[in-house]
Amino acid sequence: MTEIKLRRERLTREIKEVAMKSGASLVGIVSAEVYDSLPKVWVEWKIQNYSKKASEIMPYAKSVVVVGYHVWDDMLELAIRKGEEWFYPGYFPLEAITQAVKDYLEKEGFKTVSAGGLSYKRLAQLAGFGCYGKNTLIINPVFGPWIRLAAVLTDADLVADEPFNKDLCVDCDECVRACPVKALAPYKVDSSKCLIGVRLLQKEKSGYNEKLRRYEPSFTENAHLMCMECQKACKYGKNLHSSLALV
Ligand code: B12
Repeated sequence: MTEIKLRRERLTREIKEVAMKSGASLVGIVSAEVYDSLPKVWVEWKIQNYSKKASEIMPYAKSVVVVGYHVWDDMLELAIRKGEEWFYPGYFPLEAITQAVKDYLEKEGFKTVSAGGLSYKRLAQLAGFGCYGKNTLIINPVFGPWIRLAAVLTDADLVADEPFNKDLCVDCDECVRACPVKALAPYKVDSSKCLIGVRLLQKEKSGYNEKLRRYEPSFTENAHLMCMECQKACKYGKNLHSSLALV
């Protein structure tokens, strides 16, 4: 019994070390059973479907390894188009981090699957990263909303972290007031209004051209910055973020 417990603890510690050495800013473990006990969420934007349960992706999953990457500079908020596809450089490091976690677990004899299709925000709250804020993003006490998320499902039985249960927003609603297109109500984003959603779907929307020029400046024909107003308004993580001097 003690041997199993010690092995579980060692494996959990080592996976966290692997993730951090590969560039993660945050890493946490969620029990697949706990995630699956919560109702599915409706993903309105583009996907038009419910998020998946962990067991639908990996029937024998026991744990979810959740990783966060701190995007500390406006330049990590670029969106670059190639044909119909969009690329987001701020998200690139997550691929290397999750790959390192998968390689390690597989070397130890476990199975792994990338956890696309799950609600990353819910996973991050359960992994203890931060609270679900009024800007509808996970807000970490140190990095603020400036974190990007990914997750790996595994059949390894790991030690779960404590969920984040503190409310960091309290009576602050700066993000809601900062949104240039009024897409935010506390804890709710209207993706048919959010500049990011509209621009990425390349939908024409009246009155948006001037807002896009101002809040989503272009650098080349294919590359623009994504609007960051609801993140910039958040007091958490401000001190660790650097902004484009020209804006
Ligand atoms: C679709 C999508 C969008 C859409 C729609 C936004 C939305 N509804 O979240 C658009 C294009 C507008 C968008 C924009 C952005 N997105 Co986006 N997006 C997604 C995606 C693919 C799915 C999110 C979704 O629709 N979920 C369905 C909704 C209904 O559920 P949920 O938000 O997942 O969470 C529920 C639970 O958490 C629960 N809940 C838990 N705790 C609490 C507490 C309270 C008080 C309440 C009320 C509810 C609640 O309620 C929530 C709503 O039901 C995720 C990736 C993923 N797989 O999760 C990224 C993701 C959410 N996006 C992200 C980011 C960073 C952005 C942008 C900043 C753009 C950018 N630079 O990448 C903007 C921010 C706009 C904003 N303020 O939300 C990050 C969030 C990181 C973070 N810190 O939280 C994610 C996780 C991507 C990633 N891999 O990191 N996004």
